[in-house]
Amino acid sequence: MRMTFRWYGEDNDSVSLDQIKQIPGVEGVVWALHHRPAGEVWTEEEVREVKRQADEYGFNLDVVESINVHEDIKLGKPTRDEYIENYKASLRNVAKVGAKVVCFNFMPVFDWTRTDLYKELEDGSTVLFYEKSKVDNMNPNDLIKQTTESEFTMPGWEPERLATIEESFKDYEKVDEEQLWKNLEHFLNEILPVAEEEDIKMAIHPDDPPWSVFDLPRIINSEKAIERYLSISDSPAHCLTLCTGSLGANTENDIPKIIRRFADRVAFAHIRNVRVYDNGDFIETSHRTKDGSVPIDDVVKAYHEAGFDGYVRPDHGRHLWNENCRPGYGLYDRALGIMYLWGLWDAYELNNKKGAE
Ligand code: DNO
Repeated sequence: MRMTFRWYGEDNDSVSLDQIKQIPGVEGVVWALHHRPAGEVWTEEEVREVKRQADEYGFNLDVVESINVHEDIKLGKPTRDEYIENYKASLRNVAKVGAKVVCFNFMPVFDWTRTDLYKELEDGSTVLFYEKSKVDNMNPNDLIKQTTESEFTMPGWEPERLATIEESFKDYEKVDEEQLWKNLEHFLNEILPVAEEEDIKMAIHPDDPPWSVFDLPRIINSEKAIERYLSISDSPAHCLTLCTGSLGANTENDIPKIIRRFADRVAFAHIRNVRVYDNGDFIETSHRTKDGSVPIDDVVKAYHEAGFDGYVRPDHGRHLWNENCRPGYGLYDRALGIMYLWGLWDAYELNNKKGAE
C-alpha cells in the first residue's frame, strides 16, 4: 500500500507540506486545483506550479482528488460535449506532472453531506456528523448555508456550483437513476480512452452518504452498484476509489467483502471509520475498529491479502487538541489514522513472514 495525504494547496490548507513530511511513510500528496470550477481546463502552467511545490519535499503527485465533473455532464445536457473536452484536456495536463489516478464522483448537485461539522464527542474532540431526520426535513439551502459557513471552502461545495442550485434541482426532475447511469456511461466512453492513453486510472468515489438526499438520484452506493459500474468497461483505466466511510454509513455494505471481491480494480483506498446508529445517523470517529462500525482491521487485512499496491489515504479525522482546520481534514487525527493503518499492515506482514518460516 502506498500512503498518501490529502493536501489542499499552498495558502488553502491549515496543514503544511513540512508537517506532512514528518508523518511516517507518506509518499505523495493527494491534490487538486481547488480554485478551478468544475468544467474548466486545468492548465499545464498551473499543474506544473503544484509539482514545483511538491518536489521541494519529495512528494509525488500520483493521485488527483478530484477533477470534478460538470453538472451538465451528469445531467446529460447538450452542453456536456464542451465540458467533456475540457475534462480530457485536464487529464492530459495532469499526466504531464505524473498523475496516475484521478478520483472523481458522479453525485448530483451535492458532494458529501453532513448536518454538523463540529459535533462534540465524549472525549471533547469534534467531528462531522449526519443526522438523518434533520436532512429528511431540511431545506437544501439551509444545509448549504451551514456547510459553507466555515472559513475554509469545502471540497464539493464550491460557490459556483451552489449558485445555480434551484435550476439544478429542476433539471434533475427529469433525471432518474437509470438516466444518471446512462449519462455516466456516456462520460466514461468518452474519457476512458484518453485516460488509457495517458496511463491514468479513473477512480470513481462512492456516494456519501450512500443513499439519495433531497430526492436527488444517487447510484454508486453498494456492492451491487459497484458490480454494475465495473461491468461498463474492461478498460484498465476503469477503476474505483473505495471509501470505507462513505459505503460504511450503510451497515448492509460488507466492506471487507467488497474489497476481497474487487481489490484488483481499486486504484485508491480511502480508509476511515464511522459509527452508525440504529436511527440511521452516523458520526465520524477515530480510525480504530473498536471506535466505529467499520472493521478497519479487516479492511486492511483484505487489502493485505490481495497484495494491494495501490494508493491509500487516511480519510476524515476528528478535530483534536483545539486544532483550527478544514472540517475533517486536520493534521493530528489523520496522522494518527496513518499510524493505525501502518500498524495493522506491518502486523499482517509479520504474520505472513512468520507463517512462511
Ligand atoms: C470529502 C471527500 C469527497 C471526495 C469526492 C471525490 O471529504 O471524500 O469530497 O473528495 O467526493 O470526488
